[in-house]
Amino acid sequence: MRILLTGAGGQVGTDLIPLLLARGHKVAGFDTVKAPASLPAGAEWFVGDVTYEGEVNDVVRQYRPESIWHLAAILSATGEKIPHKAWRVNMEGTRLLLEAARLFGTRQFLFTSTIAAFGPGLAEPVGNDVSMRPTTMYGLTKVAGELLGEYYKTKWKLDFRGVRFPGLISAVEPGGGTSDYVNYMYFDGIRKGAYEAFVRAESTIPLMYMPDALRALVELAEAPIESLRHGMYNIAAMSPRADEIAAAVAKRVPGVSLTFKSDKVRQAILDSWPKKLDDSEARRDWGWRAQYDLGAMSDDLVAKVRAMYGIKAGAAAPVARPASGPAPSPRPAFTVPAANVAPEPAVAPSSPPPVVTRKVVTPKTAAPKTIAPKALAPKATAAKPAAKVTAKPTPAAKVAPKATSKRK
Ligand code: AKB
Repeated sequence: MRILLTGAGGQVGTDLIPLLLARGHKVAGFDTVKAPASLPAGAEWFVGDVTYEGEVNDVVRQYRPESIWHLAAILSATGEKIPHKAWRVNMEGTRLLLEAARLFGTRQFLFTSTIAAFGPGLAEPVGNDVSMRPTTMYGLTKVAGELLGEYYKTKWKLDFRGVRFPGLISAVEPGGGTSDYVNYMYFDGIRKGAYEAFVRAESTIPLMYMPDALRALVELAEAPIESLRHGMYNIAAMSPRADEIAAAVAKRVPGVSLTFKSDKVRQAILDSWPKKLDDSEARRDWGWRAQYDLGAMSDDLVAKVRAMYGIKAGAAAPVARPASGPAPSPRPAFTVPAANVAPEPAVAPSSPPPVVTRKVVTPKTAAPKTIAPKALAPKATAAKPAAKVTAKPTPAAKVAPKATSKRK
């Protein structure tokens, strides 16, 4: 399949591109930033902005994707700082992409929604089709995106489908979300030896390890349309408390110091989200099932983050240095009150198999055919040429480019 990924330079896109290529798809990224050095050979890249009609139409007209996977978004924490921009990127960006899909005959549209699309006060676990009254700009724009996609599905027969992602955890810098505290427990815990999470220790939201999230997108995109009884699906994997995550890191990174200091704004965002999602509709319709729990994710992620920072396996945490004053004495090992710690599940999932619902085709190593960039339609009034880059044949790196807030 020919797939166009918006927000392709972000946390999801960075890991998704190599996976899609390995599965024999043709992939092009579309992002405001230039192609990352780690872009695998075989991928194409278009620089452009989802909020400009000319740029959106131009990339869809040139690349002619069979499927658009829409990842670009302003996430929750950044969305509360710059709500007007979140509105523009998340609402206008989604509308323009749906409209370009209609105009240029794109068959399928994959939408990435979120737990943030739900508001407070719902019965847990939160079901697939409940009242959605989010209290953040990010959340309300995602609900609107879901509804608009369903409208295009009914009115224009666009094959619109999507998942509601939990907070996503991976060895790639996240970009402006509230669930980012989880990623930084691993990143800063390993590279600095310490991290103060901006949440209360008992904070709980649904989380998912990136390999599960990517597999969900691939499996949903490949599911036969007749089996899908919904446009949007809850997917779920785990819902650990913040201090349980800290304990999982501490078990693997001796001496790490992970503490909690709740930030009023971000805590309020977290508190408005569900603690647990019911993903039974996705299980029933397309056989969804997460493979990573907290223990399995931590084993894999700690190894990846260590490799990313060049730290050897099993190393103790570095002793965190204060900004000024005397060098610290060695820290006691991280502890949390026993009452606060649930044991990691006794049975960690066995090594997750790759997605195998279709034949894996070896990705081509040759550079793809170059599509000569055409002059762009005007961006408001001024014209800006769509920058098009063909990937250099560099190996996929594990480190994302510097995070921006504009990608999911
Ligand atoms: C965020 O924190 O905003 C995102 C999300 C849960 O959708 N990671």
